[in-house]
Order: sequence, then structure tokens, then C-alpha cells
Amino acid sequence: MKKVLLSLVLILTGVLLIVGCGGGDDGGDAGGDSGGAAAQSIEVLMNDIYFGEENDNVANPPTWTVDAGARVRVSAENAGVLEHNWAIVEQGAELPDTITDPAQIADILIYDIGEIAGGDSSSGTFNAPAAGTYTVICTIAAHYPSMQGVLQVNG
Ligand SMILES: [Cu+2]
Repeated sequence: MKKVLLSLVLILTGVLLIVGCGGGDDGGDAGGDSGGAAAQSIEVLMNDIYFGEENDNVANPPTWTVDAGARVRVSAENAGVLEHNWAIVEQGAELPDTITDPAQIADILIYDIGEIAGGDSSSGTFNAPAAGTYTVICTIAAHYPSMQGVLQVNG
């Protein structure tokens, strides 16, 4: 009889734990929702010297699309041998014809993932800016304009 009681207690404890965990997860989701838009993720492929699969970024810039205000995770893979960066430029900012020193455009960047060595991968997160179309560049000297893309932020 004692064994039966003990089993019942164990089963009840298990049920309570499962219910408790479920409630905790719901609470976490609700907290995330109240904090703004759901998290989003984008992937970036880097090559020498362009983003994406084709070396025609000037004519056909790769486009990444996110929602305004979303917390965005960006994962970048550098398939080239050169260093590359992925940087979002402020709207209306003037870019030089070519970049000779990353310091010259540091003030007009909203976010950059940081320089990634050839063959390496990296990731980072940023809060998507206001709705609009943003130019994305590689900040390594002389990689822009051949290495560029577009961040499309939907309102
Ligand atoms: Cu580059």
C-alpha cells in the first residue's frame, strides 16, 4: 500500500513539473512578444570580392529583408580568402567613390559585423532601423563598390 502511494506521489509530482514547465515557456514567449517584433535571422555569403553567389553586386545587389525594429541575427560565412565585413550605412549618408580607409566611413555605419578572415564565419545581432532601403557595404579598403548589397526594412 505504501508503494502504491509513493508511486502516486511521484506521478503527481511529474505531472506538476510538466505543467509548471509549460507555464514557464508561455511566460517567456509572452515576454518576448511584449518586447517588440519577433527575432529574425539573415544569412550573408562573402566572396572575393562580392556578397552572395554572383560577382555583380553593383548591377544586382543581394537584398536582405527584415522588419523595422526587429532584433535581427546575422550569420556570415566568408567563402573567400580575403577579409570581409558586412556593414549597414545610414540612409542619406554619402559614400565615397571608393573606400581607402575604413575609418573614413565609420561615422555613417548603423551596424557592422566586424572584419571576418577568409574561410571564417561569424555572427552578430542588431536592431533593425526604421523602414526603408539601406545600402550594405564591405568596409575593407577598395572592396566597395564591387562588394555591396541592400537591407530592405519593412514597416
Ligand atoms: Cu570585402
